[in-house]
Amino acid sequence: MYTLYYSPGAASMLPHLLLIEAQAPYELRPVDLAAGGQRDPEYLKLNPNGVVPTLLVNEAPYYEAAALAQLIAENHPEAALAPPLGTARRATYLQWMTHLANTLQPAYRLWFYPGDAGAVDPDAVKAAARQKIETIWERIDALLSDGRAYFVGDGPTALDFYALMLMRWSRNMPRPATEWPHLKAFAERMKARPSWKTLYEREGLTEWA
Ligand SMILES: N[C@@H](CCC(=O)N[C@@H](CS)C(=O)NCC(=O)O)C(=O)O
Repeated sequence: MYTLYYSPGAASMLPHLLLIEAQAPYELRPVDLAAGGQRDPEYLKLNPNGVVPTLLVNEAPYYEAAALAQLIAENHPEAALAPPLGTARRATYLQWMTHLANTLQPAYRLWFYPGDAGAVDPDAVKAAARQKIETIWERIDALLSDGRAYFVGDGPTALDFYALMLMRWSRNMPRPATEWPHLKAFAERMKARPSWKTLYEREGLTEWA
């Protein structure tokens, strides 16, 4: 049994989508980021980083959205959310999962929280983050330009849901990810899945439906 600590549209969206895709039973617990709920001492016992998501798996807390995504994929092999171990597709999947987690998501973090960089001009931090984000979308658009529907294989994996969440985060940026044609088609394909509608209903989301 899973319990997901989340905030609508935040990084918790990735494990949430995957729980829905895997048809796993779960409970949702909202964390009010605007009110500082992520810094509540009780919450910090679960996630000392003071961020969402946190996922309780049989009451034990785990965090880091990318790790939770892979954990859910592993726990629900029938949902085919990761390519089989030992295959070339698996290697490509691991490469991109790590790239999104190590490079693209942290660049978004700096765009939304430039104060994380310390006593540096926030506009300069945001400009550098924006450049990095756009460079990565450019590269992913080129990857998708060969006509593939998903990053690897014939069906969506955790990687595709991760990319979709990160695309959504660009919606109010100067150059949203949907401005790249292959990314736009990819997002439309992913958003047509029933899990997206369910996620929007459960998180009370409206923008970028
Ligand atoms: N590396 C973490 C980052 C999570 C993260 O930055 N979450 C944001 C929301 S998207 C958050 O909780 N922000 C509140 C804060 O930093 O105070 C993960 O992937 O789980």
